[in-house]
Amino acid sequence: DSDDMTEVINYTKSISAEPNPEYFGAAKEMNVIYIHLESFQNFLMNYKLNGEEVTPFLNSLIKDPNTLYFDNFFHETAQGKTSDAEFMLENSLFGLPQGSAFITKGQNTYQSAPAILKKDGYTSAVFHGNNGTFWNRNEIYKSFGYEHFFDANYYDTTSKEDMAEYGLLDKPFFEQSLEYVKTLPQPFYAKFITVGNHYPYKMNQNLTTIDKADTGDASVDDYFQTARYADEAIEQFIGELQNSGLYDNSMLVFYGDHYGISENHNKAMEQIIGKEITPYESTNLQRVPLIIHVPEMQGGVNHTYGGQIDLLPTLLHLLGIDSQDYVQFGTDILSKEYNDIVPFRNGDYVSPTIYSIDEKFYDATTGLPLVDDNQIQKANEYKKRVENRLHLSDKVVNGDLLRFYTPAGFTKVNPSQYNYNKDVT
Ligand code: GP9
Ligand code: MN
Repeated sequence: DSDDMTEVINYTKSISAEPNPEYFGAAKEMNVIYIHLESFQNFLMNYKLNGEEVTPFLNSLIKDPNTLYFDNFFHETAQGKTSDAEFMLENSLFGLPQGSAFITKGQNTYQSAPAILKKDGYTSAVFHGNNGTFWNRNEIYKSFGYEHFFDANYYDTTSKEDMAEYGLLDKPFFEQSLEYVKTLPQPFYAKFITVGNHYPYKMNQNLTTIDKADTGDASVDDYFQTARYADEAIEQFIGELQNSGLYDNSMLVFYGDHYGISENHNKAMEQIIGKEITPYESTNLQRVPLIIHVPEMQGGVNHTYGGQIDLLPTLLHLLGIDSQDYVQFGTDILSKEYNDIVPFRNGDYVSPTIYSIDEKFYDATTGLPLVDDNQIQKANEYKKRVENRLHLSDKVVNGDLLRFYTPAGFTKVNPSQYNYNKDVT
């Protein structure tokens, strides 16, 4: 009830962090272009397969002086996979421990990014070459306040060669998206969800430009080909954004949604990374890239430990928008007050000093079990904090608590106002 809401607001206010003046407003009034990197793990970045870079474009992008690259950024998804990642980045609320909030909580009240940005004049749109019903997107996007959803109906999907298992392949997807992007009034907040690099990573060999790996485990071996394809598709799209002039007034955010190679493939992955995959190393593999490009922003490699829950407050601050009145369970990664304990959905966590995995604590740098009593005490404190954070977020989602609180200046979303059918828009 509303008492619970008061507890939650007190909590989220207590974890909200002052913006870093060096970055606050660095992307003020710019378009936001999110690029969802399907199943993309961070080990792919700068990885060389048989001496050849797998993702040469993204590797060059992270060296751009206006790019921030976070190399200790973790996915925090559970069974909801892609939808959990989206849920976090739109709301800074955790996905649920079981199932997908996208499916079970589609009718909740949300204060999501599209609705927050609306009062600053932003149009919002999602682009995705799969059916709109997948993950219940066509319903929950309305609750998030998305004005446009360009799903498979908006794309030409008649050529078999252009299709992946979950929709239109990334190259035709981005190509065909362009005409729609250009129609959006600026500034816009847009998200492009790719599908080419999705398990089981099978691809028409005529479209590949890198050899498979040779571990003997097909999904691991093929993963490099679909990742390379995604890299090329993104390179082409960025080129088009440059040609159209959008690149110069847009903030680009790339994030990996969740792991692509599950623990079932550890044997093959050991050959790829050249290390035994212990629970500690398996946790290290849960890193996904976070890459933010903003024209004229001071870039660099940022080693802060962060997770998907932190994306929204980080983004709002880069846009020069205050986030403290919103109920958000992450904090701005760029803030000097940022608290670098990264919760996983099951109550485990990582931090620069301690990893907590499956009721065991490890030294974050050596991977050895913690033995020092003070360290263990600290680890237990962190664990309590993580559990409390998850618990309060679940309270909000399960109790639909945002019904009871509307931040100052925020206009409540009216989902029935949106219709994503092609002929209507
Ligand atoms: C499908 C896509 C895949 O539309 O987003 O979702 P996933 O299987 O990765 O959760
Ligand atoms: Mn996914």
